[in-house]
Amino acid sequence: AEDSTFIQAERQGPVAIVRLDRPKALNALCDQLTRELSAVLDAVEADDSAGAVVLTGSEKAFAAGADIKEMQPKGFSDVFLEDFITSSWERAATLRKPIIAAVSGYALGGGAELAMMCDFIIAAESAKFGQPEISIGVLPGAGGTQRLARSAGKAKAMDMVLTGRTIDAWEAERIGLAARVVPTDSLMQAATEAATKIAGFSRPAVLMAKESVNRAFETPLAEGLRFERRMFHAAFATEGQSEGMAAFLDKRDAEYTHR
Ligand code: CO8
Repeated sequence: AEDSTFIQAERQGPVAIVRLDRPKALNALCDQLTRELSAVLDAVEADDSAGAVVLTGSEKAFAAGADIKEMQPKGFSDVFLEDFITSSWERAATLRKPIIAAVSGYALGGGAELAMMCDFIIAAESAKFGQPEISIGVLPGAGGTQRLARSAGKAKAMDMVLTGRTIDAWEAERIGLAARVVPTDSLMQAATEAATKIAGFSRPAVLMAKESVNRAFETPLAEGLRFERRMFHAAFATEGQSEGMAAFLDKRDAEYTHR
């Protein structure tokens, strides 16, 4: 993170706090920013001492979308051949460790899509979500039509994607896009607390739980249930299972080895 221009990364105990920091463009997700974000997330994934991530922006903007200045001159062959945007953008979605989006201000276009790639969204009261791509001649290209439809359902996805309408934090929570809404000035505290809690649990169990929930969106119910049960069985091969259950019975706090 030391050599990142547009990303600030810091640690709070086992939690990696990753901040988009391109204030002049409301954190518009230019190529360099997304490459830096991808590199920072690679480092967090590889770091055994990090148990969870909080991804955030500024108070005014989580991210106001892909960088329109960079995109405007591109043609079909440009975006097709470089497979814009898969390479670096998807890193948040492929992270195995839990990642929480702490959203204040604008989360528009690619910014909303980036937030939806995270495991869940904690929204400040100031948060505004939208997929305005339709208003600039395109459509969401980083999962907006798919993840929004899955979390919020067809009616809201169509409404937002076809009209470009921006919704506030409370509507986002109502439709299942945000997990919680918190006062704007306690956003980071709430997100860091949640991440710290997650990071304190046995890591194999956490990773198995995340992978299992994600299965729900990719398989029929019977297969998802089978996957979950096998993961549940596998949890009994971890030190966390014997320690967690012993600690409960001893009425003490568990001390996890994360193995
Ligand atoms: N790209 C580039 N620059 C941006 C962007 C952006 N998405 N958003 C804001 N900026 C810049 C502005 O150009 C401005 O720069 P300057 O001072 O040099 O003129 C600066 O940030 C501040 O912005 P504003 O002056 O507009 O601030 P306001 O408070 O008046 O308005 C808004 C804030 C409403 C958020 C407004 O900036 C806005 O509408 N931004 C664009 C939102 C948008 O349309 N986002 C979707 C982009 S398309 C997209 O994300 C496609 C994703 C598809 C696949 C993934 C591809 C990578």
